[in-house]
Amino acid sequence: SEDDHHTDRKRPNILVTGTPGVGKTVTASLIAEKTGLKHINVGELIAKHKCYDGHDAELDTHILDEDKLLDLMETMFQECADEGVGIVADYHSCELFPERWFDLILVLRTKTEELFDRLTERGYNEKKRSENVEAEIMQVVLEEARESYDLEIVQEVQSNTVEDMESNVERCKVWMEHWIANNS
Ligand code: DAT
Repeated sequence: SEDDHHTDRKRPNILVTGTPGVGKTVTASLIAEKTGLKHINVGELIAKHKCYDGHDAELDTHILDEDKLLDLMETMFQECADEGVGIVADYHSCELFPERWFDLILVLRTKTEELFDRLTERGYNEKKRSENVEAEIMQVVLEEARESYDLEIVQEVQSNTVEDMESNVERCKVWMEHWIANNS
């Protein structure tokens, strides 16, 4: 059946998640480089395929067309699985995805001052910056991950420095080698 299809996969799928600015995209692209997993930047995919369902005037943001995004991603996941290719996806939310897609949920965490500086550098206005810094302090994405996935596959790691990033990438590489050994 489709629900146990993940047991047939030759390579694992990883989701890198966390508050905007914690380093999801740079970390996921390094993981892809070091492991041969295919990187999917979900935010970029949404923009490229215009997975929008209107516009929120108050927040001045697009409203996500979840069905369109999930259909698109389901096809990509299926094709990759058929070709024996694993995926490392990155996105600032995780509850919308089917649980069966992922074998590891890597939640990146960043200290307040560091995240504040990164979001300032990114050009976020005060409101958007403080909303995101607060969400990081309240560990919104970590709680979301813990509610949406098996606790055993949710890993929280620090992403404050370049050394942290390198260690997170190495950790994924080792984790993936174990996954392959245990699933072949
Ligand atoms: P995200 O995808 O989570 O929004 P990003 O990958 O675009 O974040 O990174 C945001 C900025 O922060 C970018 O300039 C790279 C820098 N950065 C990310 N992780 C870092 C880390 N662990 N140490 C130092 N800088 C980092």
